[in-house]
Amino acid sequence: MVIARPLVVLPTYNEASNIGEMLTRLSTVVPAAAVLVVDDGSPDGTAEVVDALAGSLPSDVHVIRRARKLGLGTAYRAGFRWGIERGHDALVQMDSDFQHDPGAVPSLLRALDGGADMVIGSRYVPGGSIPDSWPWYRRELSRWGNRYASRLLRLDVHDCTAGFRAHRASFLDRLDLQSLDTDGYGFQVQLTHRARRAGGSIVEVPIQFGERRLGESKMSGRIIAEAFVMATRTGISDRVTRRARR
Ligand SMILES: Nc1nc2c(ncn2[C@@H]2O[C@H](COP(=O)(O)OP(=O)(O)OP(=O)(O)O)[C@@H](O)[C@H]2O)c(=O)[nH]1
Ligand SMILES: [Mg+2]
Repeated sequence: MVIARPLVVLPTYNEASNIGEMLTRLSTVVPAAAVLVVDDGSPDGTAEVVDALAGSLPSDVHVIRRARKLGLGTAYRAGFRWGIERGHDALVQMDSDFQHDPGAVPSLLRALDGGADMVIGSRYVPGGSIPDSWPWYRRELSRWGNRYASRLLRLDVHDCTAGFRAHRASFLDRLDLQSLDTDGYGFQVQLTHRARRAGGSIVEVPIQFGERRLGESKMSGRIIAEAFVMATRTGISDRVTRRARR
């Protein structure tokens, strides 16, 4: 099952300082991949940077402009739908701030080629890593958040909050993405849960998760709380369903 028409989906909110370099790097590393930027009306002019650069790059570059900041989860759902409707056979999701190394995209696509339905660029398998500079509370939050969600939801993956992934489009199309209702890390967890329940083959490949290069983080307490509430709610609902089936 060789991947022929990959699409890289890049959600952006105020990434004008990163997006130009990101598009340039992607067009060097995976020139055959099309790129879709989903921008939420960034006041710093991110979408204009994309427009100005698009025609001069070898890759096919598109932008969806949304009126205001509507959240990462809805940006990915819109981007995936766009790609599926246009016949892309693989959908890569990654951040636009260089925490995800564009140089690792080929290794994710190779794992899809090998037969996986969903490939997770994982920080918590041998060879994967998080930045040395992360303070202890961020490490612990990431490590324990991952363990909590993975055990409760029986995900059987090491990095269920990871945002660097590649999906087989035909598989993603079966997951009823429009019914997902989370934004931040919760979206990644919910997506993994759907994929597991659908019986997909989920493969983790190691990645080195970097530091944001420029610009500001959009991570917030609300996003962490959302993921925690969703995982707990889904975990309870799974248990009730299993018990009712017995
Ligand atoms: N379209 C869109 N993109 C978003 C939104 N929120 C965040 N993003 C983008 O999603 C990616 C991840 O967001 P980050 O702020 O880097 O979140 P993070 O990586 O968890 O946090 P840091 O480690 O602090 O950078 C970046 O490319 C952001 O620009 C949003 O509401 N809409
Ligand atoms: Mg980031």
